Amino acid sequence: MLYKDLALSENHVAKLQDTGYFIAPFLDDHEIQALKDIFAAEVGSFQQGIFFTAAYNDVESKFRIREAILALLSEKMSKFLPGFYISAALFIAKSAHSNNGTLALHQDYSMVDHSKHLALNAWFPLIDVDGNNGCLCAVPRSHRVAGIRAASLNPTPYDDMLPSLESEYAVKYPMRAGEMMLFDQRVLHGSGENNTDTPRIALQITMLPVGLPMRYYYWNKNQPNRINAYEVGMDVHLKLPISVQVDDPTQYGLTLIESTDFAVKQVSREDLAELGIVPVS
Ligand SMILES: O=C(O)CCC(=O)C(=O)O
Repeated sequence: MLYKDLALSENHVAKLQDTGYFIAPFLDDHEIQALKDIFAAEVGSFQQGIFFTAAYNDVESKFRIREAILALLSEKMSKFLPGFYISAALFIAKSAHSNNGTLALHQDYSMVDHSKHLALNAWFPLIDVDGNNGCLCAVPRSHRVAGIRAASLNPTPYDDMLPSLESEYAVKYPMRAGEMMLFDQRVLHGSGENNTDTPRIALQITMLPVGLPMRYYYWNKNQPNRINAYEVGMDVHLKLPISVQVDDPTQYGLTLIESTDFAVKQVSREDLAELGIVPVS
């Protein structure tokens, strides 16, 4: 499924296609509270800094979290975005007065072949957020940069430009509790520290076209010129180690579906300008 098939308003499709994302109201007060309750029941207190429910090692709890989020939001999400299903769901929390809670600009793991399909991530803060408590920042049009952020820490075309992208190209997006930023999985985004007394909890879900299994891409530093795509079931996804080098993903039950050449050319300011990506400050 690509942009022309999206059952969204013309304005939203245009924003997704042009900028890579849009913000819209989504969760009501009851849903926000229900999500806070799921987080409190499953996680409770958490470490200083940033905490991802996808990365903690209580697999049973991760399943329960996912099931509870699906029960609450699947129907509403499929009404909003017909033709898509929720393939992954996690909470991301920043402690009050976080240290090391910054998430540098990154593209999320690719879960589809982007040349053929759209994968959309939806991010919802459960409290009001701004630059002082870890709102999202994003680089408009960065979904146009060809490249992939595989699950295994591969080099990316924007590695050299990261400091400038952070300081000159990224835009901060204050949002109200329950609003949604729906973004193309390729958009460069990140978030800063939470400098307030209140923990910042957010929900992120991944939406894939119905019928399309989720993929994971693995790059192995011992074979830097190849990248392998694996089909993963939802269960496997929750058991995979995140952001660590995995030499043999088949040990986690992943099925190899594609192996392609991999080469990374660093983008320059000129390359970015050609894609319509320009400094904002
Ligand atoms: O919640 C956040 O601060 C950012 C989350 C994010 O960028 C991610 O999970 O990829």
